[in-house]
Amino acid sequence: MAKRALITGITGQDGSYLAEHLLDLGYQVWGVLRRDSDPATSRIAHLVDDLSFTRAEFDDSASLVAAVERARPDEIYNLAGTSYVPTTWQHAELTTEVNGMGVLRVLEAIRVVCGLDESAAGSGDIRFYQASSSEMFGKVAETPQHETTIFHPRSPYGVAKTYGHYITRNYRESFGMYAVSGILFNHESPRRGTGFVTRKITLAAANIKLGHQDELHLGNLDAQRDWGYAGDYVKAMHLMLQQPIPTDYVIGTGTMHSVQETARIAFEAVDLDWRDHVVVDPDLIRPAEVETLCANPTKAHTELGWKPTLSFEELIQTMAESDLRRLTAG
Ligand code: G4F
Repeated sequence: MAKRALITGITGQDGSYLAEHLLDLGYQVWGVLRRDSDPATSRIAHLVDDLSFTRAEFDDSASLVAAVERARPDEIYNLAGTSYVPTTWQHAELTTEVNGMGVLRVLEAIRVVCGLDESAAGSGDIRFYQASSSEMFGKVAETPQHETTIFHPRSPYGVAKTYGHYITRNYRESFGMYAVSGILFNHESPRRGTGFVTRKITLAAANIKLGHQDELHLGNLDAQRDWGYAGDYVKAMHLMLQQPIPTDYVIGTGTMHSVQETARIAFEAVDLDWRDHVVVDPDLIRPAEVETLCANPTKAHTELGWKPTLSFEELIQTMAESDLRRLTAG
């Protein structure tokens, strides 16, 4: 019988790649949609006929229990929540509610549906993946960062993700759940939201090339990140739920690049010079910045056999070319 997976956040970049990957593997895939009458499903438009959907809200526990009961999944991938860091200072409470408490509510829904309590041995029959983030490392204690590097989150987003990470581990230890966190470093693609810095840059480079705009306003050009390809990272999520023993993994490329390098590569991909167009805008500097992030993904290499397939240069070039193609086609 086909395995069943339930994905929260299925309409996002990662949700769409993960749904594709699981369908390719023969899974029956369910997506959680919110209550909107018209959810933004453009990233999964090509998949909708093969997917099943159920509705739930992250601040409504009963709706989460009902979603889990309806889908009866073998695996739950919790990808929902706020992912755009800069606005979380304006919405700190909402961010905590969804990215922090929301994780607890999904774990509770699993516990209720599987009938697990403190005395229960074993994992029940649902495996749980939590989308943790390298933002938890924040003001980094060491470089590169691995699974036991201490956390020092620098944004309400990072703080809420840290709660989600610890409560996932706690439910694993308390109830014997198969519950794991993937500590994913930045991962991008042509489906990336246009506010994130890589896509903001590649889209602007394409628009400037076509004469639609002349300037690109950016914040901290010196910030460095470990950027990989989202299509590779969702494969790691799936692998994490297939292991004999549940444990957490860092997923990244192990290389670090600056925002400035991203701009150089993206503009070069469309035959422009970034220095002619980029303007540093102090309004885009964050109240507390994460200056550098770089993964040590040795555990994922060794235990999962996972490796990234796209280099940073290939990723940014692919995104810039995709944006140019899309805009040229209208
Ligand atoms: O692309 P970003 O907005 O991503 P950020 O903040 O690193 O967060 C992303 O990665 C996390 C994993 O580490 C995820 F958990 C999170 O959900 C998200 O996917 O910014 C990257 C860097 C920052 O240092 C920022 O200050 O780029 C710098 N930056 C410089 N100018 C800018 C801009 N970021 C944005 N969004 N827009 C700018 O104009």
